[in-house]
Amino acid sequence: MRSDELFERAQKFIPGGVNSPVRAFRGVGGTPRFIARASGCRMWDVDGNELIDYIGSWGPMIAGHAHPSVIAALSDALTRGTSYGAPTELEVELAEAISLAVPTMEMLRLTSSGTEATMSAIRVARGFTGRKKLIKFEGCYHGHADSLLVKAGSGVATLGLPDSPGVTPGAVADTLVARFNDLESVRALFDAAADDIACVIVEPVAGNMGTVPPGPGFLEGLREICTDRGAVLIFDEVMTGFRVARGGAQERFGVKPDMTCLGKIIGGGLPVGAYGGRRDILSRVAPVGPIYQAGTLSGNPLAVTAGLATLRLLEDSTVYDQLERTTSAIADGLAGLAREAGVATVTNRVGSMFTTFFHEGPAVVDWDTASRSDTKRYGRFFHGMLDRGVYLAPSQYEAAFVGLAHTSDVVDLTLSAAASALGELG
Ligand code: HOZ
Repeated sequence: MRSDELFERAQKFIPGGVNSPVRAFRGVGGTPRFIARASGCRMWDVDGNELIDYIGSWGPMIAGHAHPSVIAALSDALTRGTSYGAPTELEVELAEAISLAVPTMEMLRLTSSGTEATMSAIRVARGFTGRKKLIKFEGCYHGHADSLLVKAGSGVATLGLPDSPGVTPGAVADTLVARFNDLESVRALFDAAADDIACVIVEPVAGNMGTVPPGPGFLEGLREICTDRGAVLIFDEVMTGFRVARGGAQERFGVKPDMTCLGKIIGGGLPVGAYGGRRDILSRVAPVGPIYQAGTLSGNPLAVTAGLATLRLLEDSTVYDQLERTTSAIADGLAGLAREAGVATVTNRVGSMFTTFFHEGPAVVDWDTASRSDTKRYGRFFHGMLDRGVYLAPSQYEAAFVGLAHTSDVVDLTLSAAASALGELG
């Protein structure tokens, strides 16, 4: 297999042979597939296999790979140069489009990744409040900035590295960790830290410990606590923005954060991020205010072009209903097939994100419950699906992403692959 050869070559020069740890298949075993090309909801690996893709580049490809409108816009933009390091009209258009869809982002700044967006948002929240500490939730992942790597989800959870070497005690001294869906744990931290908590950062739908929805009242409770205690509430909507609704989880659940971080879909598959929020907070960012944040490729014309083209495809009012229907057909179908096969699972879904946890139940509501999943069984299921041409996330602790190119035929193919793969688990 060419993937085997490439993986061997890659490991000589790239740690683990990959440029982001989860891709190395350590969570499921085996050799990662090297991808040659992609179109719609399908990818082809260098070994010649066709794969139905439920990773979608970890979220951005909601419109499908190589969508003709995105490719046309990019081809056109390419001829005008790839980066200027100076402002463009496109950036203004994207900022306006984002603010229109996510009205709590009265002002925003574009970055080149979600990690940059969250670390910048934290800095701004600290600068704005004059306070030091932040609260994050166990199992939530906000990129790999030092202060946010504590008890994180995604690859940190997959590889079992709750505290990464290289992150100094000083860098995390002001990071406090609460339990997702547990308001009491948040109140207790506020009580203990007096008036020194600058912000609470949360994935409003957790997607990095697998998909975990907010329980009734959780987001509302965070809103209330932050308002009472004068802390900035930051929604990390890098995954959920323009995915679980056009206006993200804040639209879907009707809770308004003070700041929001975006990424993924707003770059249409090119590197991008954004942070924004209340005008009084964002007005403290340089050059208007003293809080510094910058980036050579921020607002890159190609990334912004792909993002704008993708957001246009999501303007049609039917798209979110379609995503909802397709994803519930897959998630409910998988849950039913697992029951029939006598395999214990818990399936969580919000919009077009879902995770089937290989789990005795009754529910997965936080990291404590998610971490009781049978990851070995997930690995066997993952390979059973991959062998049948369905590419799920190579870790139990990631979400599956469904897009507009997943048609009902594709859903049928997926479920028939799942029926045999689950049957093999016994
Ligand atoms: N942290 C990403 C998923 N939550 C994985 C990114 C990647 O491996 O590309």
